[in-house]
Amino acid sequence: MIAYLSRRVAWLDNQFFRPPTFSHPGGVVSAQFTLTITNTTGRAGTIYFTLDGSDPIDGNAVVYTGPIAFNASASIKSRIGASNGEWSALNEASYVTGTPAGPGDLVISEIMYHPVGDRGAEFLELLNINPSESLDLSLVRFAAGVEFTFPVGTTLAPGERILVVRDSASFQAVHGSGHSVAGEFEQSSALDNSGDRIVLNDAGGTNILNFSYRDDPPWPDSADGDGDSLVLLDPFSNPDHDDPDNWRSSTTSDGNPGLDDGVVFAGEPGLDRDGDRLPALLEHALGTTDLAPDLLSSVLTMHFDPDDHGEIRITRSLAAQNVALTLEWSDGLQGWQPVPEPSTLDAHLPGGRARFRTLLPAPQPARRYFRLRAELTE
Ligand SMILES: [Ca+2]
Ligand SMILES: [Ca+2]
Ligand SMILES: [Ca+2]
Ligand SMILES: [Ca+2]
Repeated sequence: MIAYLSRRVAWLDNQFFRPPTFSHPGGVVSAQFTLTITNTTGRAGTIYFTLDGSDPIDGNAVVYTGPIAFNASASIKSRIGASNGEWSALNEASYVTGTPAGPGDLVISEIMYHPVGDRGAEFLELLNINPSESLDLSLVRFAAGVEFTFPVGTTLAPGERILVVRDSASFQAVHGSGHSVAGEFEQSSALDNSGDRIVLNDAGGTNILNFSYRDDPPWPDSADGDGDSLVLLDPFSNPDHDDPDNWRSSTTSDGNPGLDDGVVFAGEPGLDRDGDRLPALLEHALGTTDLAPDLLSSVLTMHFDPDDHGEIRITRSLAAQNVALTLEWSDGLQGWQPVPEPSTLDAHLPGGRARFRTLLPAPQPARRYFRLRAELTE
């Protein structure tokens, strides 16, 4: 019986026309890398290969004559063709020749996990925060949250954004065409509406990002089906994606795939076009508009008790660029100084705004003045 089995294995091995051998199994390689293909099958034949994704059997193959140099990331498929017309099994591999993305190179700059209306309009936006290097995203892979592997040859320039969407048709119905989309979520995967862990790995399987978002406070809950997306704050500082303080709601409904929706102030800082006594730059910082009157009480509330602590709540825009907002106090309308107590995030609000809370320790003086100072930066 054993003799029969070993004869049978030998026979199978003989019948199986093994594939050609590659000098490297695939993955990230240097720019100087060359691939050598050898025939170690013991059967005579010619080595063929393709770089266009097709099977060498299908007619587009090139005859291998010596080591192959890659000037860009590529996938190679190779077979040995015997003179009697038989083909060996297929060998295939992908080689990533560009600058691989590592931790600190890429952020998820926007998450639309629960779009209003068509649930297929989900998307993830990635941003290259490397200051100088164009990143080779070939074989970079979402391994949790959604399934997706970036196609070989995908590159991302410094400061450039790229999208992965749940369903292209749904996405385009909301956002139109012309976006830089790497592809669709694979295996029917989707971003969970109650929160998800998202893992992004490099071509070798090492974590680039590994974090969770949630749909409830302290996360921006207007992203949970009310039209907003989650937008990462200060993305070029590579903030901790696990911390809800580092996210905000998008300034516009349906999010802003492929773009930065930060608001830059332009105009005359001291102008008050709507006559609500809030100057234009302060309105910019608060997230109100200088085109319609606002009540200060809609963005600022104060609670005071001489024997107890004081509490100040200010609503402001997290999307406002080029402005610094400071809460200052004075006990005699002179000698203004910033309130030393820290302000903490109280609640995220729609439209890229959030409410902050400052607690002032007891006892309070009988009279104290406060002011909000908006300063143009850059
Ligand atoms: Ca979803
Ligand atoms: Ca965006
Ligand atoms: Ca105004
Ligand atoms: Ca106003």
